[in-house]
Amino acid sequence: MSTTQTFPKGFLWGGATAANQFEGAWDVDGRGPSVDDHFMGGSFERPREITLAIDPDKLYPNHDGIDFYHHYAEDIALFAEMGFNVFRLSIAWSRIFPNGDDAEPNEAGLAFYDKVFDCCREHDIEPLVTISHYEMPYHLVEKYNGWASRELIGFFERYCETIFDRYQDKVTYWLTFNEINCGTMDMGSMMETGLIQGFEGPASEIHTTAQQRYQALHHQFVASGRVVRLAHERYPQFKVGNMDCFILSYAATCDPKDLIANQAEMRRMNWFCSDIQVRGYYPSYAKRFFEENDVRLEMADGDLDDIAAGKVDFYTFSYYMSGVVGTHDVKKTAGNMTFGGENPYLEKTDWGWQIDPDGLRYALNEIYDRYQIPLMVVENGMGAKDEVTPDGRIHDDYRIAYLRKHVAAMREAVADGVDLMGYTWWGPIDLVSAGTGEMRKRYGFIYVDKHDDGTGSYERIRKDSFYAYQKIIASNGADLD
Ligand code: BGP
Repeated sequence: MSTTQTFPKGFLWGGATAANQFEGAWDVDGRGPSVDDHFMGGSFERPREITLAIDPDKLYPNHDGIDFYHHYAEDIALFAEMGFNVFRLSIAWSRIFPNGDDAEPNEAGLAFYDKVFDCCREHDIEPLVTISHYEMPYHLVEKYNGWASRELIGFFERYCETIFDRYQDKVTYWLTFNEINCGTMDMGSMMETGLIQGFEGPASEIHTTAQQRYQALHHQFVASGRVVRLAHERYPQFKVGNMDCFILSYAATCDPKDLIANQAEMRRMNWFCSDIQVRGYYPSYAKRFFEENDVRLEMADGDLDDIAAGKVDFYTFSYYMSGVVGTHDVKKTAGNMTFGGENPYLEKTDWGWQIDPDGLRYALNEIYDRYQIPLMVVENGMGAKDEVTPDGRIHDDYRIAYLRKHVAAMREAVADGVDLMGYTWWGPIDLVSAGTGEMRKRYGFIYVDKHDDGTGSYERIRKDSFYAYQKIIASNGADLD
């Protein structure tokens, strides 16, 4: 039986973005190059290539993004028109500290976000700020090999002190690291951890050891713990969350061995990082995992205290798909930074991501049972090829169907008793794909005339889904027809 219950009063409805995927203006007003500026465009079949130096004859899609830098007022007005009361965005670290290890911040970069946050406030939109979303100043990669170095902790703290102090009256909700748990994966770990020093070539060819990945993550946990503590001590009004890429997986069969295998995968992928950031300590299962994977963490005195003191206030996650894990033959399908097992009961997007709204209800219940703190879905969406029809419109029924099913699933979870604060759709406006660097993998309710070959007028057009989401928000999630 489905519920008739709606969402709590004050529920946060909005959309989520990341600086490197939409701001553009990569070398404007003193901004330094960031990791993503070295990634060329790719596709489903062709991995993105990384170049050591920026080659002016090559196309780097993140350099221009969708030029939010110069369109922010228009874009935020469109979000307000849809009814947003929250907007998730990230700060580009290299706008504030162009090299990452600079002694002083870049005033022009700070001033840009003042304007953006003021504009949000004028529209009664609450900013939700990701401090590090898959990017860091490239200089930190060249000189320190990203989060492999302990020194990054200090640079990150200085960055946070600067933005906390500057925006304390404008921003209340903060997330430390986007999808921190992608750092556990060989593939997909490089954007988060920056472990690409000296690498040139297809991103799929970068490989790291478990030792390197978990050491880099340890530094991020300490850094996150320290800045959460700082926020709590100095700015009691702040709420700081974690952010995980939740990839729900099911055991392929009822063979108990499949359940054990899936439990291990759920721990590695979904629980390990949040157990640390929510509970404040390494989980007991980590010991055996580290032994079996030759991981010996180097820790300094005080690291575990920093982690313990930095427990987050709310749990946030992205949810796009689910997968299957088993010990027998499991067919593989594509996914977010990863490949998972295929589920015969689910449909897929054109990029092979399995669509599973019921899994969102299940995941919300599992997470809430485990942590008992407020939750927020800060990314959910569907990448699809959109067509502008002769009437100048975009009839994206597939996206509307995806949206409604996931909102209905959240409603069920709320009726199940989950404390859910809000929902931010990934890519409310078309932007550059993180995984493939494509523009044609579109997520937006707002179409942007920008294409993979770098051409386009940057014109914004409301898609049919724009009006569908507007209705959902206006009815606080009740109107799903
Ligand atoms: C998440 C990232 C986002 C976003 C999204 C969609 O992993 O946090 O940055 O890009 O996935 O993925 P993609 O852009 O590869 O389609």
